[in-house]
Amino acid sequence: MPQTTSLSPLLEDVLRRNAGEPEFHQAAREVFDSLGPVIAAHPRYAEASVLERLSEPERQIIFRVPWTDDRGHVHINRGFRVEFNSALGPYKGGLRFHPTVTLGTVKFLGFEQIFKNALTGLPIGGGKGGSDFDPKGKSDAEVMRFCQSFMTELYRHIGEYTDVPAGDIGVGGREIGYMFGQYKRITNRYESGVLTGKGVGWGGSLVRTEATGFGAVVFAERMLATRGRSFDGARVLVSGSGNVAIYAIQKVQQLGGTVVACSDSTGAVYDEDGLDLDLLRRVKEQDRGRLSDYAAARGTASVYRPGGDIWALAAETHIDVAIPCATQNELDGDAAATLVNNGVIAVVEGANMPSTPEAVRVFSSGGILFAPGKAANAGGVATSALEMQQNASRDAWTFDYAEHRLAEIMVGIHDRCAETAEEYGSPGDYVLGANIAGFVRVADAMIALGVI
Ligand code: NDP
Ligand code: 2IT
Repeated sequence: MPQTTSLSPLLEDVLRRNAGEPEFHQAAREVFDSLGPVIAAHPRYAEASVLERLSEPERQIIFRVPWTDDRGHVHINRGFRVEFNSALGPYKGGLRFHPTVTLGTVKFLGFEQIFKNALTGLPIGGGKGGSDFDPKGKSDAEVMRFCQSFMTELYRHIGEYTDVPAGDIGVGGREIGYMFGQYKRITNRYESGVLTGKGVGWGGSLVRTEATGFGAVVFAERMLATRGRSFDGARVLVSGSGNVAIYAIQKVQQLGGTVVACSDSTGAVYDEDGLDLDLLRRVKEQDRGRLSDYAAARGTASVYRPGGDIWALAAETHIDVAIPCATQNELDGDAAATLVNNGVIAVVEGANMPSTPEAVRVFSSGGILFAPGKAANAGGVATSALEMQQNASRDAWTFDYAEHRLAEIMVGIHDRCAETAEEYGSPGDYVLGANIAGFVRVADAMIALGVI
């Protein structure tokens, strides 16, 4: 059994220095809880104070974002960019526009991003940003003015060799377009590699839109195979109905599974015989509608549950795999118990930290397969790095080639996590495997670069 080192005093210090940021605390605690064996085995990490340095962002930027609505009223939002770690490459990570966004949210996401990006094996550091702006119910013109104002400050902090933002909740192709346009106008440079998730007609990569959802399902498939299972014939729950959820649903369907439910922040739909993906995409992507609109259009094939708890469905109908793709802490201990007690074999996080710590404990003691977001949803950022590669070489790959690269990367991440868990005495523990494998790559680079 490998030795371990208690990291409690270090963690206590991180919690004290970042008071009032519970999501960052949660993310840090989970990583620290995994690292005892690797710190014990390799004294160089403690000697170089790598963990202390890793948990302090290299730079945190907070700024005012004023914008004018269609009626001429001025609004003020807060913008953030946390440049967490650049040992492996330019800071890389998405922007989230959601009314709940705080500095603590961005720090939790940026911290996770360091390890996730390291796991991809690609040359990208970790960062995250966003705003408490709520795009819901805003006109295109309002969203454009907000994005332009946001970029009017952000542009001075980013660049293809410095920091490369992308999308996250509330930020998709439309927002990236407005922000890229403003960056180009201010700098007078067509610097494609400064943002990823661009439209495929102007520097975007094929498969980036699909990448997070597709990648999570490829990871899940590899994980299921370790127990002789597959998606063929499986019944699946996917929470959320945004970018990650939609393409997770598509890939499960391609692999022969049936996704019977998905959700948004106001309700869930349950389609006993499987979701109608074409209709879902039309309602969500084209019309920017709600799941209630989907259910209304689908008629008797769909049951809409206002405010519904999607995980409770596992007690009512047989479910094999759950893929949370909405937001942090959406799946709690009770929901986890419902899944485990009703025979779910795997939970795969498409979202960032959707399972509470209690839920993760329930999965672990229940002996089911559990893939943490920083491993399973890394396909999005990995394909962003492939987009940067295409931009740098002024090339555009085919869909098939980009998807092949994505699948290769996801299988590699799966296997690295599984092998690392085994090496450190916890076979099957993908949380420990992901945290240690990601940590080792970034920590070794930090040591090589000296105390900076
Ligand atoms: P979208 O904005 O496209 O969709 C988000 C979905 O989650 C919507 O259905 C939304 O419902 C729901 N949701 C958001 N916040 C809440 C909340 N507080 N409570 C309940 N439901 C909520 O975002 P993405 O699909 O891009 O992101 C989903 C998750 O995946 C996030 O955790 C994100 O960090 C993560 N992720 C995204 C990647 C990407 O490439 N986009 C890459 C890796 C991870 P509603 O419309 O009602 O708000
Ligand atoms: O959480 C994430 O990995 C993302 N939102 C994607 C980041 C990126 O740079 O593509």
